[in-house]
Order: sequence, then structure tokens, then C-alpha cells
Amino acid sequence: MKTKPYVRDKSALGYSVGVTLDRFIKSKQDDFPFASGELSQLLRDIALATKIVNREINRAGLSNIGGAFGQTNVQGEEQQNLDVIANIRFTRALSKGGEVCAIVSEEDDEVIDLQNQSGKYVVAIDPLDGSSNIDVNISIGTIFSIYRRVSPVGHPIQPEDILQKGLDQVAAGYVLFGSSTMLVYTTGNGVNGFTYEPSLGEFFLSHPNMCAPKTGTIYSINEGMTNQMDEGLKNYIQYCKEKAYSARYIGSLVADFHRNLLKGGIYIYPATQNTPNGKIRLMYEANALAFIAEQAGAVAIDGTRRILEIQPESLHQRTPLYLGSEEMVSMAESFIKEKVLNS
Ligand code: AFP
Repeated sequence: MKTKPYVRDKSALGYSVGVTLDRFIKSKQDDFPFASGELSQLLRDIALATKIVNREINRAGLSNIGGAFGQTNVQGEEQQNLDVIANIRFTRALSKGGEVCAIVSEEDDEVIDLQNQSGKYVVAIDPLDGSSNIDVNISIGTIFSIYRRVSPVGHPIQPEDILQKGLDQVAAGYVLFGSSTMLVYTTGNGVNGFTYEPSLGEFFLSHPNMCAPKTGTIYSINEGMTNQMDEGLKNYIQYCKEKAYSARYIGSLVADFHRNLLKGGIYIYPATQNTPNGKIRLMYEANALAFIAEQAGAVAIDGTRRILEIQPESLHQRTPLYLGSEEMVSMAESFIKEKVLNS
């Protein structure tokens, strides 16, 4: 029987704008075999902490909570007030839910062992990335990775629960505090983005099934470091200029990544003479964005290796990062390789 023309097939509606993050997470729970709802609850906890941090960020200029806190974190960088606040909000949210047994945070030297032996998940998080942009009202972000613990539940956590490869992530996401606040995440079945509607206090699905363009015309790198870069990379930058690509670099990885994911582009934070391992942290920056990138059809390498395959050896390990549209990353890689072959 033919469907009446005014009766729309429900499946054709897909997920229209109006689907809240909460409802979306719930609808996706059945995608996981043996799902008990804990990962869903964990994602909801992160979303709640995001709303709280978003409120703090929006008040930053008014309530004098922007600016340096006077302490340095484990990277030797000056901590900002909001870094500290965001770290507290996220770790508190993750501790309360009961799903998490340990947290790795950019702001803490050591693993935070929540002494919750029944927690199945380990979270690695950069609570507020791009913190030098806080004081000047430029976009900043949060990045998180979620892993299932390896050792059996009911026992103390082990090093192998923490130092897992990016390939082992069960979910990852970022929050962009920009002209609007967005939460983008994957559980390994595509990437979906949600935009925050502050008057309703809800995230709504705004970017279903995000797909990165195969190529693009944006390159994002701190060109002030050119003199310290390898010849191969210098040649690639020159290639970008000859192609008249647009240089766009915010200095907030999440913001640069998000723009390039939507428009097509490449983000590069290379190894340099001064920083032979680059600057970006493998466990709570590169891995999450690499997982999201690959789920959206983009690519992430350290110059030669796939980011997700790197075995972390320490919590705050750094990695060079080439991240973005497949063809652009592959072109950058061939420039680097050529140099290696010629040298
Ligand atoms: P901060 O959190 O210290 O501002 O670092 C941000 C970051 O890790 C990443 O978000 C930027 O892309 C990159 O560093 C900027 O580094 P440079 O200032 O060296 O270009």
C-alpha cells in the first residue's frame, strides 16, 4: 500500500534540531552490546560539568576570575583561575557519578585515584585548553577521552588501566567555548555535535554525523617557529603559500580543530629544535581529537605514525601533531618523508 503523501516516514526525519543531548545519548545506548547505562551516565556527567564551566567562563570578565592564579601546573605553565575552576568542576562531576575509577588531568601531576574500585572507566581530560586565551576573550575548549579499565573491577587500579593507546578509547569529545558553546563527541559510531541553548540550559543536536572534507585550504600552525622546524615541514608551509591557502591559527587547539573539521584544513604542532616532542599532550589532547578526526573521516599522525597507535609511556607525554583533512595530512607527510629520504 502506498503511504499517503502527507504521512512522512519517521525514519526520513532523522535527528532533527530539537533532539537534546540527553535524549540522544539515551537513544544511542543500545548501540553498545552489554551497555549498562554507565557510559551514558558518564557522558551526562561531563555535559553537566560543561554547563557549569560555561557559566563560569561567561562570567569571567565580570567577576574577576580570569587571569593568572599564581601557581604553575605540571607543564611549568602559569595556571589561570579558570583552569583551576574547570579542573575542580570536571573532577568533582566525574567523582560523584561512580562510573569512573581514575582521572588523568592536565592540571594534576599524578593520576587521581578515586578509590572507587567498582568504577569501570578511566577519563583523561584537559579541563581548559588554550588557557592563555582566557584573558583576551578568545575561544577555549575542554578535551576528554574515556577508556574502559583493563584490570578487573573490584580491585585497585593498575598502570595498564591508565596508559592505554588512543585506539582503546570508548568515547572522546571536546567542548568549544566560542561564539556559542558546543559539545562534540564520538563513541566510535560517527561524530555528533550539540550546541548549547543557555536560556533552556540544554545542548541540542546541531551537527549530526559530522564529516570532515577530504581536503581544504586552511593551514593552522604557529609560523613564528619556522626557523626551528625541519626542512620538510618548511617546504610544506611554502607549498601551502604557493597554493594561496589561508593561514588561520587561534592558539586554542579545540577551536582550530573544530574550524578545520567543518571547513577542511590541517592543524600542525610539530617537533621543533626547542621542543623535540612538540607541545600537544598525547593522553588528553591528541588522542581524543585523533579519535574524533578518524570517526569524521579525517586523519591524525605525529609526522610518521598514526596517533591512535602510539603507546603512552607517561601521563603528560607530548607528541607532534598533524591533524585534519586526509589529503592535506597526507601531503604534509610526504613532504616530511621526502626530507627524511634526502637527508
Ligand atoms: P595553553 O593551554 O597553554 O594556552 O596551550 C594551548 C595549546 O596546547 C593548544 O591549544 C594550542 O594550539 C597550542 O598550545 C598553542 O601553542 P603555541 O602558543 O606555542 O602556538
